This record gives sequence, structure tokens and C-alpha cells, in this order.
Amino acid sequence: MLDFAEHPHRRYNILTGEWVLVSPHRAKRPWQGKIEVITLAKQASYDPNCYLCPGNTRAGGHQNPDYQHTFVFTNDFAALKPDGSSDLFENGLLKAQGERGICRVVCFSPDHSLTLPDMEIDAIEKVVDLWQQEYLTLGALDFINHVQIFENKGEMMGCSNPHPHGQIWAQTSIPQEVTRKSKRQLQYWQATNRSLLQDYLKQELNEAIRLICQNEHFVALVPFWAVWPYETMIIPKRHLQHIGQMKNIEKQAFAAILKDLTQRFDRVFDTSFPYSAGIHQSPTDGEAHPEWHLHMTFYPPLLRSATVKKFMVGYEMLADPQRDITPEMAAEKLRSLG
Ligand code: H2U
Repeated sequence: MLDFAEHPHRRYNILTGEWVLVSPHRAKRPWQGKIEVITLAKQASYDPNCYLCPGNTRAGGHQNPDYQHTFVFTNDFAALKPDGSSDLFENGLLKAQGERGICRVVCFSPDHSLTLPDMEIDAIEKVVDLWQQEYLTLGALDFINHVQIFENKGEMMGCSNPHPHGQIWAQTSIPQEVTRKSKRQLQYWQATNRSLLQDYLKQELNEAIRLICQNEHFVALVPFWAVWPYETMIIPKRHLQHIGQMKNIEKQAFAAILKDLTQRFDRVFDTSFPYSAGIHQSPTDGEAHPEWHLHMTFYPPLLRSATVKKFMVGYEMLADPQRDITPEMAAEKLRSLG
């Protein structure tokens, strides 16, 4: 019989159709690498050299307003532009296509020293409000078929500035990860007339071994197929296709679980926990997408300490992702840090 805590095994991701190799016995091996303790210098609430602080001038020459809560602007170095060609290029075996889009930068707070877990729930709710508005406004544009809301947190994740902020990339084509998730949710919806994630959530709530925390409207859990050591998903209990459908009470609850989860992350290694996180939800291509069930995924790279991160190298670059500590162990740890 397969013992998840002992036997190497593969787990299937029901959303993407991909597999992850789990090697639980390896979590017991001795660690002889370095474990550094890092003490973080407390940031000032205002940094005159920060391009995101209120009133400061950005690298592109624009001046930020004296904002009190959140602030959103079009990225001065945007990866996608609204004008330009959408033309298809095909030449023998070579294929390319022009891509149009809009990139936005979202400042979560005027206070340079904060991160999401430090912010009051009311202040996080204003971030959720802004995400909702941006999804609806950008998604309504006829050349925008997908809106990706995300945050890169921490230098380790390539974040360019400690000021609390995230990004939004909205574009014409639907990204590949979202297409993979659309496909499997649609197959399930067509076969059962139910949301794949709603049924998954029901099973996780029953088993209760990968749950981290929950409130009236949301659950945070380590998915069965998690790749990153402390990978986590926040799933709404109601079948929401996108953030535009969130009611005020749900936005409050979303803000509350965001705070709860990210505070737990910070306690794992007593550090400001780096991650890439983002919301996956229905594309804005004009289709109904009843199959889609919104979720927010966190991919934190830390493995053993505030400085030892997991690298996706070797076998993982060439074959399949692999993990040592099981999702159940990670969930137990995060549960205990409430
Ligand atoms: P990251 O920290 O995740 O890199 O996001 C910050 C974004 O802010 C980055 O995409 C933009 C960068 O292009 N930016 C501006 O739009 N204006 C500036 O003055 C500096 C940075």
C-alpha cells in the first residue's frame, strides 16, 4: 500500500494535468549546508529614493500623487503595449504573433515599510477592491482577453523594490497556464455540471490534513499536488468565476485570509517570506466560463531557512518537478503557526 509519508510517489495536478514527484524519505536526510539567520533592517515608512512612495518621481519622470491608501499606474517599462501589431508571422517552421496588452503597477499602501501581513485587514480590503476594479475595467476592453493579477515579493523573487506592490498584466492571448487550467475545469464541468475546485475543496475539508486556515468564505490549503515546499492555494467556498463577482463581505473575508496566511508564512522562518502569488480566474474573452473557479496561488521558494531556497534545477528542468517534504507536512507546519 502506498504510504505518502514514506514511499516515493507521483501526484497529479487536477488543474494543469501535470505530475510532481514526491520523495518524503529525503526530508529526513541530514543537512550540512549553511543555515544563515538574517536580521532584516526595518524599512522607513517613507523613502525619498523609492519610486513608489507618495509624491516621489518615478524613473519614467511621472510624479506619484500623495495617495492615502492604494495607487495604480501604467507600468513605465511595460512588457506589453496597447497599440502595435497583432499580426501572425509564419515562415516554414517559425511562428510568432504580435501581442497587445496593458501592464499596471499596484501600490498596496503609501507606507514603504509594510508588507501585506503587516497591513490592517481594512487596508488589504482596499487592495482587493482595486484588483476587482482593474479586472473589470481592463477585462472590458475588447482587445483584453485575460487579466493576470500578481505579486512578486522579496528580492529572492526578483522584486525590484521593497515598497508593498504588485502588478497586473492584461493581454490579448490567454496564457498557457490558464489555458491548461481552463481545459481541465471545462472537461469536469461538461461531465458533471459542477465546479472541479468546489468538489476538490469538499474533499479537502473532509480529509482536513492539508488545510491551513479558513473563514466563512475562503479556505487556504496546501494543494495535494503542490510543487514548492510551502505552496498554498486560497479558494473561495462559493463558486466564483472571477473577482468581479466578489461581494463586499467576501472581499473582507478575502482580505482577512490573505493577512492570516501571509502572517503564518512570515513565522515559518521568522523572516519576511518571499513568494510569487497570483489570482487565476476566468478569462475576459467574452465567453461565460461557468467552469472557472477563482483561486489564488502562492509559490514561496524557501525550503530550510530564511536563506536556503529550493532551486528548480537538474531533474526538475529536464524531467518533472520534485519535492521532499510532503504537502501534508507543510500544511501541518503552517497550521501550527496561527
Ligand atoms: P517588480 O518589483 O515586481 O519588479 O515590479 C515593479 C514594476 O515597477 C516593474 O515592472 C515598474 C517596473 O517596470 N516601474 C515603473 O513603472 N516605474 C518606475 O519608475 C520604476 C519601476
